[in-house]
Amino acid sequence: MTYRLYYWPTIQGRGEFVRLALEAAGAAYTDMARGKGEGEGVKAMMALMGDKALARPPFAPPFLVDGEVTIAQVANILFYLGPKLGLTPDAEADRLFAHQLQLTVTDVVLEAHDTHHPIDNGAYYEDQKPEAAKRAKAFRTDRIPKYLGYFERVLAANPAGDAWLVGAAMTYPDLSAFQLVEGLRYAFPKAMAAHEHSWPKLLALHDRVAAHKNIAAYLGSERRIAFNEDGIFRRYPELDGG
Ligand SMILES: N[C@@H](CCC(=O)N[C@@H](CS)C(=O)NCC(=O)O)C(=O)O
Repeated sequence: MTYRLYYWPTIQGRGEFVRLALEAAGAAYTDMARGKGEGEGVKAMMALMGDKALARPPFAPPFLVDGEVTIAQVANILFYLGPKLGLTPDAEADRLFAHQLQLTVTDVVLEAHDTHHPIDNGAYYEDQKPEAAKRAKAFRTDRIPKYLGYFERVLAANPAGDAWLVGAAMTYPDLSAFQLVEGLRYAFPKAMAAHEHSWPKLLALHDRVAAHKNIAAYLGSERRIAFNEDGIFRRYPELDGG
């Protein structure tokens, strides 16, 4: 069965957290909005979202279609996919903790997004620059250290060892933690360079994920879209302290 992932075709964005899980597992999937075939492309994605026949429509991309199942919200998609892809721990308490970590990633991602869109999602960054500057300063100085320090603490406290966030093997929140470090390094290179030394275990986790055979192949492929200023993690030097 080929999974059908629907997400904006020109950005990593939130879809990237799902792409990484599918890629790590070597799963068969089609990135539907990036294609030009039947049922592919952005128009088809929008038509599907608006389809009145869909009893449980997604509010926004990314969403995944697996046969009869249509499922949205990154953390929910990963909760669903994790066991199928071998990226979820076995014990219930561990599965819930993995989900908890993923929901925390959702929170950081929203805050990262809000540094360039603090007032109005539908307006340009250029129309909310003073507010963005304030928001980004707090994000750089307080929130990045608090969130990444939390992941560092979780790694240090893992009874199965500090290689992975949950248990003794890679699970989907590890892939998302990798992507957080990637994105934050892209958007806030100065702030990250100043603080990174505080999170050695998280950085080691990032490097471990980057070296994973399937992930390394993906990162070197054309399927990995480059970061850009349309995504969640945007490089605006003025938001990184000038
Ligand atoms: N909490 C959702 C957020 C989904 C979301 O905001 N998607 C963005 C793209 S990254 C979107 O297209 N939003 C349209 C909208 O909010 O109107 C998730 O984690 O999947």
